[in-house]
Amino acid sequence: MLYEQSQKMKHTKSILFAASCMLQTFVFTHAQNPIITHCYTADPAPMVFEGNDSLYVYCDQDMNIPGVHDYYYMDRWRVYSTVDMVNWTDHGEAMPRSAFSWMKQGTAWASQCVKKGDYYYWFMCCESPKYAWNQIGVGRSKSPSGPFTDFKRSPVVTTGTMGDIDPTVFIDDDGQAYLYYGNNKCQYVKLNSYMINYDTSIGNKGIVTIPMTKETFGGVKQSDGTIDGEDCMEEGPWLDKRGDNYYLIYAAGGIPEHISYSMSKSPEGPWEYKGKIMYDQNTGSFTNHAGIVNYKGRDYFFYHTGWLKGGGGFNRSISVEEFKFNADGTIPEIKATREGVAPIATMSPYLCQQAETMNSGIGVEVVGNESTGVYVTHLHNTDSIRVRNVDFGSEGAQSFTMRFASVQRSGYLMVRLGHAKGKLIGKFKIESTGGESVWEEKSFDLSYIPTGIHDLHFSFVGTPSSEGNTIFNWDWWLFNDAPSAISSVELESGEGQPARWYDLTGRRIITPKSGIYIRNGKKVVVR
Ligand code: FUB
Repeated sequence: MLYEQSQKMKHTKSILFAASCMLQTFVFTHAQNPIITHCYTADPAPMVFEGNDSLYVYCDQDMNIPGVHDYYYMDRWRVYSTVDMVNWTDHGEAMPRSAFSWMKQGTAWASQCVKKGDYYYWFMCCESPKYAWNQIGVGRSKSPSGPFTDFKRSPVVTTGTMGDIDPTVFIDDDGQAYLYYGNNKCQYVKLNSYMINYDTSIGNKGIVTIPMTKETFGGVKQSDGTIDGEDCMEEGPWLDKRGDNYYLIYAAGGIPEHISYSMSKSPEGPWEYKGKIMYDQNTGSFTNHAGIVNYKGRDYFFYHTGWLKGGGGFNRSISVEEFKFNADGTIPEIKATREGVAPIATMSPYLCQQAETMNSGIGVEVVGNESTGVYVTHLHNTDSIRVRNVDFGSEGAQSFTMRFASVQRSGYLMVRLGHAKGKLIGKFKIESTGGESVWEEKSFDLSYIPTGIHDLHFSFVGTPSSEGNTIFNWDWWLFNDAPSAISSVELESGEGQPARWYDLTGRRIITPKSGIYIRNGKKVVVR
């Protein structure tokens, strides 16, 4: 199918899918999929880097506003990381669009980041006002979470033909980097050691085209869109290796797309079609785009759906499933689920946790980048953040410290165990710090001592400032195993007085339960 026809069809299909999504979008409070809930994310590229404990996912951010944009609108790429598979840290705008002077607004499409030597190279595709069609470019950084800059200052692949999209880069054991890409074609170049140019001595001026045959991709798409064969490669290639086997995983079959794969004993092919991986699934998105990664001994399959509330073909969301390769190296069928994957570790509340590390974020926004600082903003009364699997230990936590900035007179952070109606363990008054970028650290005592493993639910009370439309801006938090240091306990102080109990607001308490109280002018922890 011609590229333009295909795009029109994608648009029409997307309207149908959007309608079906309206019907099938539910709020699944315990579902792990989609893994990012505070914005729409698409085209996941999962990566694990040697010597780094985290799993990273590189993606683009779908920002389509129905009625305003009639097609994809993606104006930034984002990167997320996890150490437990259920809480994801948003690293903000790690590769700003402004870094690419040749990029057309709203066209930040699929991408993948690899590490070579001391640098991380984030390959992406986008349009430019100057060149026809998409081109493939690369950002470089010394950190996996950026900020990335356009050090070539022009595209790496720019043929002026349709379908130069969806770069996947794989570095083989001998150090050779392969960049595969394509829509209705599958091509590759062999990158040079600086990762910005390629070997022009092979293929057609350096570009090698994989034949679209029944042997390579299960079938061939005809010009009228029908398929001669059982399958065909559409777009979104993902190149990877396990043992001696090379894998080319891709979006297949026209639209709606499913995920299929081919295998080879060489990164240059010949490729042998092996079948479908994720198919017959109503994912609520007419595209799909996959990547696989092995993390801490487990294999994960990342893809996208239109399942997030209000989502669809142009506002997609990343999901993940765990899978096991078959004994012969083939990949089994993988179903798209709402449940997603289980946690593989607990979170320590006694370490500084970024506010932008979350299992779910409803209504909130994450802004900034590694050099300016990343923080959570746009906090309103109806918004919430959940983190999963927080281990308070057997002794429990007694106080909470956070870094925030605020201009409004007062608001509250509410902290509950489990869910929105769970046990309230803290209601912390957030007073003005004098500005939305005037940051302060403050500690608060808990009204209940949590022990053991819990999910945490954070919510917000107050009137958003007109300056930033947020109750406060939030940088990080941690719990402490001791009460906060205070200097102003004066209630009933003095020796010889009968013991009287007060809560931390100064209210007289007759029978204290578990928590922190004031007794004879001193803080007392009751277990
Ligand atoms: O995200 C825009 C395009 O949709 C990608 O480049 C394709 O892989 C498809 O997911």
